[in-house]
Amino acid sequence: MSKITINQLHMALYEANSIMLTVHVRPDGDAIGSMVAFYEALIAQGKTVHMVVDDIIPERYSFLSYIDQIKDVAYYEANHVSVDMLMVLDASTYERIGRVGALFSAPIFNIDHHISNSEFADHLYLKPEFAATGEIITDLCEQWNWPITESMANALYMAIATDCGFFKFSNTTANTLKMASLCVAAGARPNVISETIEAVSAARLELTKQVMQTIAFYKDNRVATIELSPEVMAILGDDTDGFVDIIRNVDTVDVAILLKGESPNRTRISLRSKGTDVNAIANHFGGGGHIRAAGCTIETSIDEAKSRLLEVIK
Ligand SMILES: [Mn+2]
Repeated sequence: MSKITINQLHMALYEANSIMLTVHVRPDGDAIGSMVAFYEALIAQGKTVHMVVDDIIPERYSFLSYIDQIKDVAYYEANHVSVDMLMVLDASTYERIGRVGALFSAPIFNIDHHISNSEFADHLYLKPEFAATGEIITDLCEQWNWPITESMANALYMAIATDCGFFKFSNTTANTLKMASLCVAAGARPNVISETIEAVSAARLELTKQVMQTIAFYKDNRVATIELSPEVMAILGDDTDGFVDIIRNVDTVDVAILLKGESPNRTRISLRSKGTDVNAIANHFGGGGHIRAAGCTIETSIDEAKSRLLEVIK
């Protein structure tokens, strides 16, 4: 592995004719938005570009241009293509790209912003001070004078906005707002993106009422937990965004914990904080992420996972 500079990245992209783009499993707004925007930018540079994700693309992203060009792993198993470069966006470990890694033998490039990046790629362009991979892609387009079209602008704005809580989280910097500003100047519609991404169904709100019954507070209300039982998870699938924000927004809360029961003996944890280093807490359980947003999986029930976490949190 080696870390590369922006100029080395530019040269590698210049020299590659065919590029396979991918992102992490359970793709979020940043992953999807960054990928379709980079796809369009690379096409404009005359490249042959493909997109593959080893997961389902959530319906709410269907408003984005080129979203229908994203294929699954089965497609490329049946339709073999050889590429000059496998470009991994927004994924911090090799495991996070699922079965895509085994499918291509090309050198792996990685553009990412996770401080916990495992440096798995052959060539890594890492910007941990950036709030989103979308912020990095916007910056690259700006620095290289690659035009940002209206469709790219909408995708990149969504990518940036969803990774910084629509500019409310502590990872929001002057550069984050500057890159978002470039997107708006290029035609992104903040209100339309916000309404599209944050829309909820009546059924989902009914479920939220149920989930809110699980909220609990600990350590002088500095720590709050919210639980999604395996039964609730079966209905929600990966659509679990927003639950952690309900408790995160409580005035006294520093550490907000979302416990997702994947099965009776496997609990996936999302940690958010206003000050505490939750990357360190996630590391303790073999996970990681950012200082104020991290995750891990504990191979126990929700109740047991919760007590183990509360033991580690000061
Ligand atoms: Mn991201």
